[in-house]
Amino acid sequence: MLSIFDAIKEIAFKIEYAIQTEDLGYSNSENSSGEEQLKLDVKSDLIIERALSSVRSVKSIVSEEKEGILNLNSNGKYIVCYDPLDGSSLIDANLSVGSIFGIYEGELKGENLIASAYIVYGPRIELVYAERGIRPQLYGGNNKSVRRLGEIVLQNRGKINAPGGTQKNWEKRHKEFIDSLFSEGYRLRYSGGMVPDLHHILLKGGGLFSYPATTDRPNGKLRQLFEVIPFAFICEQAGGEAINERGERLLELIPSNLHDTTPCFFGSKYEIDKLREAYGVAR
Ligand code: P6P
Repeated sequence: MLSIFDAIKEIAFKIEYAIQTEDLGYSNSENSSGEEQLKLDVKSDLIIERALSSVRSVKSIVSEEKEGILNLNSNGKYIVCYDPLDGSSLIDANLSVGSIFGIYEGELKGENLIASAYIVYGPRIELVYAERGIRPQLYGGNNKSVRRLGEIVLQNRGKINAPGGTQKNWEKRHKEFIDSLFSEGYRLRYSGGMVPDLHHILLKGGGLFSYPATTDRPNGKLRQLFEVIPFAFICEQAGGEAINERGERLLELIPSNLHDTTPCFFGSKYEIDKLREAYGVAR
């Protein structure tokens, strides 16, 4: 497992360099979700594919930028599902973006996730790595040395509200719920980048990140295997909760297809309990 995280540390500084130096334009291709790919999306995907190809424990990879599973090492044990450059369309506005990794063993479903990690490309490079039984670990540094900065613990409730999705397309119950948090004094902190927005909540000790079902995206927008489940794992390991609109744990999801999405809610216990109440779902 460690060798995968070692590879992720190497990936961080290669993608950071690409962000600083590569063309920000669009390639003439689309990903499996029908989104036009930036040249940086393709480049970042290649950087990760090459780095993980040299890790013997990695059997296969699944990428937001690839249609299907790519087999790398027949004797490998783990399948790494990743979003190489989440929020890449924010780069031309010089906003933070990230890479997200889910490490699975066996069938690709929530309960088979055994570790997850993400990289934040912001004013500084930071990485978070989580595996079963330990709090998520925060790392930072540069391409010469990466050091552990601490661990992530969510408080029972926070102050940050990060509401995703087009508001005019929210369900009435969701709009009322989000407004109720603001009426309690929560601060709006939403950049449109899942990685920096969740990193903000995780590092500030709590709050709520939500991307609900909307009329234009009834199954939500965020992908189960390489965005939602990896962050659900980190959120729960930090002492928070991560559920869908039926109150089911996101770590119990069983995607039917590699690029399936889901409505998703991540946060401290207080905020998730309020969500359950608003959505009429039992704990
Ligand atoms: P919206 C970026 O495109 C992304 O996939 C996530 O990083 C982010 O949380 C979400 O979409 C933002 O979507 O609809 O709120 O702009």
